[in-house]
Amino acid sequence: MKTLIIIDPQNDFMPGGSLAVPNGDEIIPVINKIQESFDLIIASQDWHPNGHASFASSHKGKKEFETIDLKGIEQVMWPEHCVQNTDGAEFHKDLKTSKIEAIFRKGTNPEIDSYSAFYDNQHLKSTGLSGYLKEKNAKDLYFCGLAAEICVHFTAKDAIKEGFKATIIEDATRALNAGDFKKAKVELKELGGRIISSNAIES
Ligand code: VGL
Ligand code: ZN
Repeated sequence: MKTLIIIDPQNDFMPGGSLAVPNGDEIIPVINKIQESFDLIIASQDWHPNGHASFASSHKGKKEFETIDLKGIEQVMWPEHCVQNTDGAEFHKDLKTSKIEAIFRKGTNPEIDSYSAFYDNQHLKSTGLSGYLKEKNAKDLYFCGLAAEICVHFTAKDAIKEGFKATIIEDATRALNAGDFKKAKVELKELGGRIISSNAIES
C-alpha cells in the first residue's frame, strides 16, 4: 500500500504568492495525475496565525530572508505567508482534493516554526501524523508539494526517523533554492530515502 503526502500546495507558495516557489504551479497537474496510483492520500497545510515568529514583520529591524536565533535554533525570516483563513493559505484552485482523506495543519504555534508535517522545528509537539499513518498501516510514503528543500525535505527526514519508507517524487516538487535542494537530496539518500520521477511510480 502506497501513501501520497502532498506538502503545502498553497497559493502563497505559487507564482504570484507572497513566498513564491519558482514554477511551483507546474506540479499541480503532476500531483493530480499521480493520485490514481495511491491508496491513501493526505496533505499538509502551513497555517500560521497573524504575527507568527517566522515572519520578518514580527521582529523589529529584521529583513526578509535574513536568519535569526529563535529559541536556540536558526530561523529564516520569511515574508508573511499562509496566514490562517486568507487566500494565500488556500490550496491551489486546480488541485484535485476529492481523494485527500486528511489535512494536517502545521505552524499554528505563534512562537515556533514547523517545516515538517510531523513535528515543529523544536520537536516539542507532534501533529499526530505519525500515529495516524501507523493506525492506517501506511509504511511506504511518497512526498510531493512545496517547497522541495524545506517542508518536503524536513517531512521526508522525519518520516525516516519515524520508521517509514520515504520517497520524494522529484517532478512533483519545486525548490525555492536549487542548490539547497541538491544538498537535501544527497542527505536524504544517505538516510535511506529515495528520489524518483513520477513515471517510475508503479500503480
Ligand atoms: C515553507 C518556508 C516557510 C514550506 C513553509 O512549505 O516549504 N517554507 N514555511
Ligand atoms: Zn511557513
